[in-house]
Amino acid sequence: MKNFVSVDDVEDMAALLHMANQYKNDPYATPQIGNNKILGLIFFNPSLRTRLSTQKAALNLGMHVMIMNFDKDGWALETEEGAIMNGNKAEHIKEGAAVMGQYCDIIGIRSFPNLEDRDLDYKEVTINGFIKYAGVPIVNLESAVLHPLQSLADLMTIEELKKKARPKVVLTWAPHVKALPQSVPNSFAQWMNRADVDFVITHPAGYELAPQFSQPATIEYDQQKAFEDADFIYAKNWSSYENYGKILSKDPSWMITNDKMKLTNHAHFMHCLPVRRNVVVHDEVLDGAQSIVIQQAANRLYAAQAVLKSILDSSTQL
Ligand code: AN0
Ligand code: CP
Repeated sequence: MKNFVSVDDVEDMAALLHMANQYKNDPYATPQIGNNKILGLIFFNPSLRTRLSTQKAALNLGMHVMIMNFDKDGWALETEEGAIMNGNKAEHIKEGAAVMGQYCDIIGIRSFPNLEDRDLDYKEVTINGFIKYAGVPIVNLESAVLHPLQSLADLMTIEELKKKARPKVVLTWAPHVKALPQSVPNSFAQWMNRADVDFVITHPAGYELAPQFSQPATIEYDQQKAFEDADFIYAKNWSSYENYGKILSKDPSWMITNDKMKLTNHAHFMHCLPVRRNVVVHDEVLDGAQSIVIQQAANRLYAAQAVLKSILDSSTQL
C-alpha cells in the first residue's frame, strides 16, 4: 500500500483485517521491520486515540516517531497555488511538505475541515498537498472528509463480535452542541458499503451525507424503525453536508437511550470517541454491557500497525 487516505487505497481488505488480527494476537511479531525508519505525525487538531495508537503502532514495529502540533508549533501553511503570500501564512505547503519528506519515511496528518467552504474542504488540499509534495507515503489521521484508521478498527470490531454472517449495522446521527466534521460517518459508510453487512443510515432530514460515500446504503429517516433488529448501533454526530457545516437540529429525542437499544437485536453500541455523555448517548448505554467503545479504541492500535506494516512492505519493494 502506498498511501492510506481512503478505503480505495486498500488492495485487499480481508488481508489487511487478517494482519490487524495477527498483531492483536502478537503485537511484537515484527519488531524490526521499522528499524531506522521515522514516522512523522502532524496534528492541526487535537487527538487522544489517533495520536497514541499510531505512535504505539510505530513503536511496536521498531520505528521512531516525531510528532508536531502544527496548529501551535508550525508555520501557518498556505495551500493555494500561485498565492501572493503577504498575509499571515508564512510557509507554502510545497516547501513545508517537501522538507518534512526529507526527515520522515512515512507522514501521518490530522487536518479537520473548516466547515465553511464545502468545495475547499472536499478537495482535501492539505492531505493532497502532502501526497503531492512530501514524496513519502501519507497516512490519513482524519482529514477534512475521511477517517479510515477509525473505520478499519470499527470493521475489525464488528468482525470480532458479529453473531451472524451478515449483521445489520446502523449508523445513527445523534445530537451535539458543536458543528462536527462528516469525516467519521463518511468513512464508516465507505467501509460498511464494502463489507458484508446490511448497512442502514438514519438521521433527520437535511443530514444526508455526500452520496459518493453513503450510496448504496439504505437511508431510514425514522430512527426507531432503523433500530429494529440491528446488531450494531454506531452513533455519531455530524454537521449538515447540504447546508454545509450547519447545525440543523439539536433534537434530544435522537440521543441513544436504553429504551431505543431495546428495539434492537441486543445490539452492541459503538462510537469512535470522544463522546459527550447524556447529549449523544445516555450514561446507561455507555456504561452498559452492550457498549464496545473501549474495544473499538483498543483496535485502533492494531489497525494502525497493519497499515504501517503494509506501507513499509511496499516501500521496501521499490
Ligand atoms: C471529531 C469529529 O467529529 O470528527 C473527532 C472524532 C474522532 N470529534 C470532535 O471534534 C468532538
Ligand atoms: N476516535 C478518534 O480518532 O479519537 P481522537 O480524536 O482522540 O484521536
